[in-house]
Amino acid sequence: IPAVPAVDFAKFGDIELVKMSKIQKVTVASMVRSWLNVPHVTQFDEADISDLESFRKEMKAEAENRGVKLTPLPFLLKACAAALRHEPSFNTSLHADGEHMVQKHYVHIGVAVATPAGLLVPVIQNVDKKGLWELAAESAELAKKARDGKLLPRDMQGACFTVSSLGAIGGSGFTPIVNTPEVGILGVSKAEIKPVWNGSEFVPRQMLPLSLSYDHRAVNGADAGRFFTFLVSLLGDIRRLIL
Ligand code: CAO
Repeated sequence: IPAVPAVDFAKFGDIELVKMSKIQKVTVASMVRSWLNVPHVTQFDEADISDLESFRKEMKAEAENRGVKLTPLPFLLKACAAALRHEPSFNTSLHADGEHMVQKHYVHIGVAVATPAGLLVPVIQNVDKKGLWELAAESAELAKKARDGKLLPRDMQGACFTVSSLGAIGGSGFTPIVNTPEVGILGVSKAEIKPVWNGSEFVPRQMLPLSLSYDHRAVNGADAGRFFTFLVSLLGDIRRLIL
């Protein structure tokens, strides 16, 4: 690809050179690798998380007693794990031999964490086998380790899928980049109360904007549609997570 020409920005005004961290340099390489190798498609949807949010609020006191913070993230992890089981084409990687797909029978999910040193993606293992409290505690612990620069290489390996949540920051949607060799990533934006037509009137519902990017070599649009519809239905009725 044509190189971006070097520019002497000092010609245009005051500048300073800021050294990139090791993590930033790794991010540069992995983003370019994903961007150039993966034919991306991104689909958008909104989940009605009104009931999920009422339940989460009801659990606030219990969460405090347990010493954990229950954010929407553990629910998202749990729902993604169920969707990966429901639509296994998202739990694959393309084999380097060009002849095979690797179908994974475990469900490990990465969580993108912004840290002062750059973007890190610690991995929660066997999400499908863990409860909400365990996922809340583990994601908070891994996010803290990430921010404190204490993650070990093994904490960042083996993800099947990634969740990138900008929900606490803001925005109504974005197109996340697949963290190859994974084949899917869920982008989570900020939940807002919106008027939703229930068949006879508009009712205020808390809607969570989601974007699902996938590697179109490994996942076709119909599979992605099924994965996403299932995920959105689980978040809309979390009782279904126990089915
Ligand atoms: N919509 C609205 N509010 C949301 C939300 C959403 N989608 N997701 C979280 N929130 C709320 C939480 O409920 C919490 O509010 P309360 O205290 O009132 O419950 C508040 O935002 C802060 O949440 P949090 O950030 O502490 O926790 P989290 O579990 O949502 O996120 C983590 C954890 C690790 C994802 C987050 O700390 C982080 O690092 N975010 C940045 C992600 C990032 O940089 N992604 C990279 C994108 S790719 O370049």
